[in-house]
Amino acid sequence: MAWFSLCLLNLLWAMAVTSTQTQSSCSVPPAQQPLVDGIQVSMENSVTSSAFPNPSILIAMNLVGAYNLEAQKLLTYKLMASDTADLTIGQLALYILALTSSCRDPGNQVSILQRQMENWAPSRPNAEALSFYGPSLAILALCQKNPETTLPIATRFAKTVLANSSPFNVDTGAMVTLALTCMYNKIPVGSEEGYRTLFGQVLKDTVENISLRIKDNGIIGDIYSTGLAMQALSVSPKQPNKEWNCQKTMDAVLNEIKQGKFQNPMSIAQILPSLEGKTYLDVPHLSCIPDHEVQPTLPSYPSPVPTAASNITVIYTINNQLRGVELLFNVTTEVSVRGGSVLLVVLEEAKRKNPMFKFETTMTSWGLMVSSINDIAENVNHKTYWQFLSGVTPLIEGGRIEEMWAFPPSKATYFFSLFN
Ligand code: B12
Ligand SMILES: *[C@@H]1O[C@H](CO)[C@@H](O)[C@H](O)[C@H]1NC(C)=O
Ligand SMILES: *[C@@H]1O[C@H](CO)[C@@H](O)[C@H](O)[C@H]1NC(C)=O
Ligand SMILES: *[C@@H]1O[C@H](CO)[C@@H](O)[C@H](O)[C@H]1NC(C)=O
Repeated sequence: MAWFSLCLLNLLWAMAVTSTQTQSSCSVPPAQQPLVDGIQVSMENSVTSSAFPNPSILIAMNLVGAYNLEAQKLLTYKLMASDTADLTIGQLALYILALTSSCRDPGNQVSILQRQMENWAPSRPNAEALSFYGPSLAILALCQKNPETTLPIATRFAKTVLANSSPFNVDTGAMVTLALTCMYNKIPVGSEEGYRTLFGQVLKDTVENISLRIKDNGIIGDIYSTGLAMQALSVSPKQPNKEWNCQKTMDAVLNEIKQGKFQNPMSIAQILPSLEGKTYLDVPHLSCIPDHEVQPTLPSYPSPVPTAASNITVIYTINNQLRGVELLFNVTTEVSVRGGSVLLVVLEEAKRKNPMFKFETTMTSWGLMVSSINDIAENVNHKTYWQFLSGVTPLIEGGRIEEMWAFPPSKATYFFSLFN
């Protein structure tokens, strides 16, 4: 069996610096449609009675037309039956969007969300861009239900975004664009011109920032932000200075699907609408009449699961440099795992080898997130979390080892870093 030494995986706990034109249209070439159907079927198959109900999956299914009507029904009922008391603003917004996409009435959840947004304030003066993701979802959901009462909330939000100078984040920028495009399109007739100017300006700046993240191969941000960015660029009334080539982006995404990059049901839920020319702005206009009588033609070849047959050796260092934390550690360990394993497997193996090593995870829409290593937990209030890095580059997947191989040079250092 071939053995590879997989560089260094550092587990580092450190405090880091917080850091109207014609619109491009594009479509999936018919020959590639089975690829798209394939990931849709795999996303729908992830809906089981035991799985955690994920509203984003229901939204995607309803936007593109579900094949598995049983899964659609099950997910709708599970969401309706779920307890919404402890949901975050963003989760509540997704819940409302999901039920609306299934033509169900989210009831008083809309007014609860509205109240929460009336009290919303950024966590600190120059909060990181990521903290606008959930509130954007909320404004999107509220805008679709009641644009007039959302106007003051969206105005305050837009001003906050405009005043913020933290590093731009594509996923968040895309969500801001969707939310404010909804608002822009629904400014009541006879309102002051100021609303249009404000929303228009944020949209202009945001799409410009998104446009700066379009790579030569068409991917926007990273492969997992591309779906949301496509939605944003396809609806925004303000377009970037440099025209976006939608088909190029589409082709790049299809290519990545072929490479097996869309295995995670949540990643599929975020890419599917764009592949089918749909966006979250279409949610209130769905008719909920099943239209997929025909079953999909699935790809004749299985989509490659990124695994290597042989084991790889991962050498990782747990390295804690966070100021203000008593526990400083810098221990190097070597474990052997199957190639293509996710970092979680590395951590499991490390725990098995060394019972002193500890880590904890929490369940989220993207799967298990590492919440604590050696009793040092992420802390939402302190805005810290365990970050996976290759050298100084954050990994874009939940730490699939394959992903690390993709990052030369071979002497790279991998980190788990408590980021702030
Ligand atoms: C905000 C955010 C975070 C926040 C979450 C907490 C917070 N302060 O809100 C922080 C900064 C902690 C974070 C961390 C990471 N993230 Co993140 N995150 C996002 C973002 C922008 C929005 C998520 C959100 O708020 N959704 C709305 C709420 C309502 O839904 P939710 O289900 O409750 O959201 C939860 C999950 O999304 C979860 N989560 C966030 N990121 C990740 C990553 C993984 C691997 C898992 C399992 C869960 C998870 O935290 C959210 C809040 O609890 C998404 C973008 C996107 N397209 O979804 C990326 C995104 C989900 N993150 C991603 C990544 C890669 C990471 C990291 C692995 C980065 C790294 N190199 O370290 C780490 C996770 C490491 C670990 N400890 O396990 C990728 C996932 C891609 C993939 N295929 O796995 C995304 C899609 C960004 C991207 N385009 O690449 N993230
Ligand atoms: C655009 O990006 C710059 C640089 O990261 C940032 O300062 C600015 O706030 C961003 N603008 C918007 C509207 O996101
Ligand atoms: C951790 O240990 C490695 C090698 O033992 C060393 O090169 C590195 O500087 C150490 N890092 C810290 C922060 O102490
Ligand atoms: C390969 O990795 C697995 C864990 O993924 C481990 O259980 C197994 O012992 C390893 N094989 C060898 C030969 O080390």
